Amino acid sequence: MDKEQLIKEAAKSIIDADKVKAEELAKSAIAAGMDPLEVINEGFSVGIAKVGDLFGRGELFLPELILSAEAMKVATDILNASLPQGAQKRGKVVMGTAQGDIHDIGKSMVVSFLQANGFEVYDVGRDVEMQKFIDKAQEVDADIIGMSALLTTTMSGQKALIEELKKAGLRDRFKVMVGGAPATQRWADRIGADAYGVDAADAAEKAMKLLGGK
Ligand code: B1M
Repeated sequence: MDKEQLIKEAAKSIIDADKVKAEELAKSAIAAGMDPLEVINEGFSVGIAKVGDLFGRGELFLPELILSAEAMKVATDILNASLPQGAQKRGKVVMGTAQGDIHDIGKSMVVSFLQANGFEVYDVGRDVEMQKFIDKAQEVDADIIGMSALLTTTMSGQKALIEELKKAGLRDRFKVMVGGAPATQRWADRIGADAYGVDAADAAEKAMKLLGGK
């Protein structure tokens, strides 16, 4: 199968909620030496975005969304794991998904990209209470706290994190990065975040810039 065909099939496997096919395609992409980010962005993510659209329009229901999400998770976990671990030690990042939010596919991609770029990442998971981000950051002496949010209702957790850091006199100690589908640069500016990442590669680039690197 050529690259173009594989990318098309990757999107289709998610729309069809075909976990076995998605796994097979992710493995084939690695074996063929394809760029994992390209396969995710142009293939699997296109599929999940389509599924999300259909769900949003009421043309697909939660059980189907869950099956597609499972296929997406299997494929992205395989591709994420194929990323090399960066040898350089650039800094420490505490990363998780906002409280009330169980979406973690994108967050896990960001974690993998940060690791591939030499960051030491402490992944606190999904649906995480804001205080846990702060406690972990203090415990490991992190440089950056990253919070992902996929729901318009959980984005407020990103704002609350910054407010809590200010209240606790810790705002200058940690840089804060935000991201996730409903977040934008405008939102990041409004809540006073130090950086916004549009996708995993951008998040890694912004994290490097935050710490003065390139
Ligand atoms: Co849900 N969901 N979901 N969902 N889901 C959305 C987000 C939604 C837009 C779908 C829709 O209606 N069209 C909608 C939100 C609407 C809104 O808030 N306005 C929605 C809803 C409503 C829900 C439920 C409420 C449904 C229900 O129960 N009735 C429920 C919520 C549960 C909860 O969280 N409390 C729910 C549940 C689920 C599943 C469990 C089935 C599953 C998640 C599985 C999992 O993550 N383990 C799921 C999925 C898969 C989606 C969609 C279809 C896809 C999300 C995804 O994985 N994208 C999504 C629709 C969509 O986004 N188009 C949808 C692929 C991923 C690679 O991209 O996560 O955007 P993304 O991450 C990117 C960037 O955003 C960025 O980098 C990543 C990689 O490039 N990024 C960062 C992410 N975090 C970052 C952090 C950074 C920087 C960059 O710095 C810190």
